[in-house]
Amino acid sequence: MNVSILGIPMDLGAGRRGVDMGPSALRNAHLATRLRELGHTVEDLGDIAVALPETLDKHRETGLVFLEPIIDACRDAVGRVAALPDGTFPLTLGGDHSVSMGTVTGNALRGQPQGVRSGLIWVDAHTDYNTPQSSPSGNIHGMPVAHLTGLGDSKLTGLGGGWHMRPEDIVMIGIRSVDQRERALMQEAGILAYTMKEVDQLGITRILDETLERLGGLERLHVSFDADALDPSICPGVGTPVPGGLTYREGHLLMELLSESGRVTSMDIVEVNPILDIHNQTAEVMVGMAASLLGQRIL
Ligand code: NNH
Ligand code: MN
Ligand code: MN
Ligand code: MN
Repeated sequence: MNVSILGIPMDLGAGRRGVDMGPSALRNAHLATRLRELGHTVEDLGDIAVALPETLDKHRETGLVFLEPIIDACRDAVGRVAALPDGTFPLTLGGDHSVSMGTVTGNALRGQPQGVRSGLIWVDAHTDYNTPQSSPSGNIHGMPVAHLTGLGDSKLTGLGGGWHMRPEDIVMIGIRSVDQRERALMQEAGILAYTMKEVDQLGITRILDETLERLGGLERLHVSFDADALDPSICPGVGTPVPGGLTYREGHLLMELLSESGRVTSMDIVEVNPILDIHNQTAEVMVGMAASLLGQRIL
């Protein structure tokens, strides 16, 4: 497979600094080498240019922290990803999770300016379904999924022209932190979310069977993997750690089963924060997750 790596070194959507260094940390954990060892042709396209928070006003009065520069970066991401040739697997590196408004949209628009109906597997401790009105923090990294479905600020929902995700084409896995008003929005939208309770009860295998069935006829599937989905004992380098996360093996099994399905067409790795990490452990774990999704096997 041809894999195209693109970094989006943005931390404007997060409450703490540092995830802008995520792409560097992932490269430093030998991402490209690991994927080449699996037989892939890997091209690193470098990073999108993103404004530094120190040079900007926060624009808190809109209720959305750093809205304008985040729109700029996401719009660039849409353009860069949408322009990638068919037959390439885009592997996009955050950055905070607001980058996924750009990457998910860009992947849906690839080769088709109106956008293709696409599935989204959101692996995260959080549902990221806040709107500017429901958000307790104003941080846009807690809002990407709502905006992808057309809910929220009109400039962010407009990133794909008229294209939006359908709530029934989204499955979330690893959830264990949802804000109060966000919960009501999730229920209204009817998004299928496997919380950690369901992970404990059903196990990853059954969840994956159900997920792939639910997303049945869709020819494009995007995996958006927030490092905080994994337990903080494995991935300490994240800005919003929540105890009780996916184990190392649950994360790998999820990726291995998705790989075997042959259905995933693009992936993000987001929210890796090297400032909060221990010897780049979180980046190394996440590189392992990408390797499993892209075909690495134990035997
Ligand atoms: N729900 C919180 C908010 O909206 C936290 C979101 N943080 C994340 N999401 N890391 O994945 O501010
Ligand atoms: Mn190393
Ligand atoms: Mn997230
Ligand atoms: Mn999260």
